[in-house]
Amino acid sequence: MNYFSLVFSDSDSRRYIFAVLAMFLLTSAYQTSVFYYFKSDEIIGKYDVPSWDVSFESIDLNEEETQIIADGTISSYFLEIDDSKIMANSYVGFLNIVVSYEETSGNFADPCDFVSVNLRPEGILAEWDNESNSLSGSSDQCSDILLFVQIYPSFDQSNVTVVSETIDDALDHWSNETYGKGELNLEVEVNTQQRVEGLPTQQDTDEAVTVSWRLTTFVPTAKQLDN
Ligand SMILES: [Ca+2]
Repeated sequence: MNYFSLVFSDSDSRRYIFAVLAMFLLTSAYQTSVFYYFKSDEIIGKYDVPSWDVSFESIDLNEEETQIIADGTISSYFLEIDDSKIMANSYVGFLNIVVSYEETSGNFADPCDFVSVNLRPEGILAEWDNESNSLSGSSDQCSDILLFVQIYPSFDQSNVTVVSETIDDALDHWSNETYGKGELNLEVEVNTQQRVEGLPTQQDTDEAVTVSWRLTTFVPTAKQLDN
């Protein structure tokens, strides 16, 4: 009879050995599961970059200027965009311009004047080659002339989803302060039109043209999406 037979023949020893064996198996099973469950999760986690919902709170800045422009001349309207106008943590998105006028000569049957406008593509950093831009226009019907400039690339007020490690990375694309800062120059030309058989006392020599600038700025915020 060898040692093991002696030990196993004793029921107390047998119970003890089984208990130790069971404990050992449980411990190793636990460690294995810890490794495969948590560690593998950690490994997968390295490739599991979070998604962020970036939304924009828009703030419009409005400015208006009226000038009396003489017949046959061009006058400039300037819009200055600097830190005194743009709130902290907000950025310049796009610009809408409305140029309006009417016939104000008071002469009987005086037709609307010819007004043409041209926004010079300079003075600020903007997406000047964006297809949606409208930088010039004209009217001889006293109708509004509408212009548009995309300043911050791809900003259109709608939310975007960004995949990045941190909230700062998610907002990084929407945090460029240099867009839109500077001065814009809108040139407006007036050519008056008079009733052909107008009397000399019914001269139409100038027109009042109003330029309304509406600058849309935005504050971006990011919220993590559940994966
Ligand atoms: Ca006229």
